[in-house]
Amino acid sequence: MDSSYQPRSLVVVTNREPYVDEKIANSIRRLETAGGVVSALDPVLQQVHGAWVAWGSGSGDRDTAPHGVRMVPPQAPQYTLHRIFLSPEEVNGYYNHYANQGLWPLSHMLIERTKFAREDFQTYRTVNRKFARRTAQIAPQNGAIFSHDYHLALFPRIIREMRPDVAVAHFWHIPWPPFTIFRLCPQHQEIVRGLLGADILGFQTPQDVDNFLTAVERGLKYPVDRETHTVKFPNREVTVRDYPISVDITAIEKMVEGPRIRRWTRALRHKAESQQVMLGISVDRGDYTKGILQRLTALEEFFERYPEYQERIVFLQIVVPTRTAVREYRLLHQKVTEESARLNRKFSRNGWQPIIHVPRSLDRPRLMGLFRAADFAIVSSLFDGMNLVAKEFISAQLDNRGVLLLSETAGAAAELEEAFHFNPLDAGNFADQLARALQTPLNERAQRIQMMRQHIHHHTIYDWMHQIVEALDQVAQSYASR
Ligand code: ADQ
Repeated sequence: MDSSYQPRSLVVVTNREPYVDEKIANSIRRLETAGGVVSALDPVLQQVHGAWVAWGSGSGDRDTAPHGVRMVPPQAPQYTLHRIFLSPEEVNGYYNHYANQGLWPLSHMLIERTKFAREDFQTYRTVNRKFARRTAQIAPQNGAIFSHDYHLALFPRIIREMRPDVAVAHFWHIPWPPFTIFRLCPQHQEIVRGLLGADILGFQTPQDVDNFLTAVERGLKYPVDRETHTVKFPNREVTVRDYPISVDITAIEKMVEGPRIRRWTRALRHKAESQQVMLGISVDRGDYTKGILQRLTALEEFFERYPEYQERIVFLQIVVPTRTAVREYRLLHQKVTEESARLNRKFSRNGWQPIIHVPRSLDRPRLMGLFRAADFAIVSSLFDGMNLVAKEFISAQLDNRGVLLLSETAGAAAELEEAFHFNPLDAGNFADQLARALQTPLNERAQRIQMMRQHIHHHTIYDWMHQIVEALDQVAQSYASR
């Protein structure tokens, strides 16, 4: 894949914005959203002077963009950010309810947590229409549009109706469940029909593609070409395929090689070695799909089954609170705090405690430094589209020392074969795999890490983006020559 490839034009459409303005006291502070997708797409938009359409969720967003338009990056403007402003009712119906309490848990196969209400779907549709209306106003003739995720499932179809000249790619970041589960969504047909408005539909894994195509066949009774993974309509076709998302491994390597982080990492290692403890780490958004409580149960099992590790492991549990407007998320947060404290009370001795619970976000260089310093990391998702933390940990492991314990039901498990896989609901298996991983000799650890690093070097976030954007540009060109 030619990494210098640039499309002619591009409009990116996401729920979250790449630049958020927050009002703090009487001033406005600019926050840059540091996610991988933003870091990959922002430079492309800067080069092609494209546009980004997103929900203006920041408390200072209206002040800095009174008409919903803000040139970004603010310090050296290169492209236009179009902010969609939503009323509190719209935020509730579209974001808190339909997307986060409906599509999110259902896609992660957590049926008991899933709630759907008709009025929320109406709001979801209204908001998707708002996004499409703005995009339709600004997209150039025969332009390329790259929209994202479960918040905007209806967007591709609506934009196609408004602007049949544009080419659309849509990427679904979370798992696509089997049809027996997805059909529980009362609007399952509308959701699938909405997504089929795209020309290119991307998923994380071949399994997700297969599940989606089954929903097309069984839910809509549309024929699917399983050889080419396409759904054909009289005047166009939709290509459905997997594009596993990844990280910027080179940027992570540079980050952990920077003098400040190197010094910090070395000091951490020195401290751990002098106290003869191993450093374990987990980093998650505080979401019930990440298996945080299940991991604590497994750690308890581990310290009971393998008491020789008591006083020898310090586990750093970094959890950033998320979606706190939803009650279940607040409850989870409380439960994680309580469980961590219980384990600490149960096992603590001689000044040692097994868990350090850090309930906040850390800046990226420090986080990557911790990944480099750690002896092991645990990713325990019950289900996860991909899980970037797993790939970030491997990318930061420049000393080839650490081991990765990875849930077999995270999308990343399909690619990171040399990790130690486990079933997140089987505490015994989880504990045994952790013991096995910690007993692995250094040369075998190094081999495993190197193989995974090589894989990530060949499949970076830029490869992900270029593959999709290049395919999208080809569709746009074919539309232009019609
Ligand atoms: P998420 O569910 O948010 O993403 P993940 O892929 O792990 O999950 O990405 C989280 C990102 O946030 C990582 O870059 C991580 O480093 C960062 N992060 C998490 N907790 C943090 C903390 N406490 N401090 C600092 N940074 C923190 C969704 C899907 C995933 C899919 C991604 C991308 O659910 O399956 O991999 O989108 O497609």
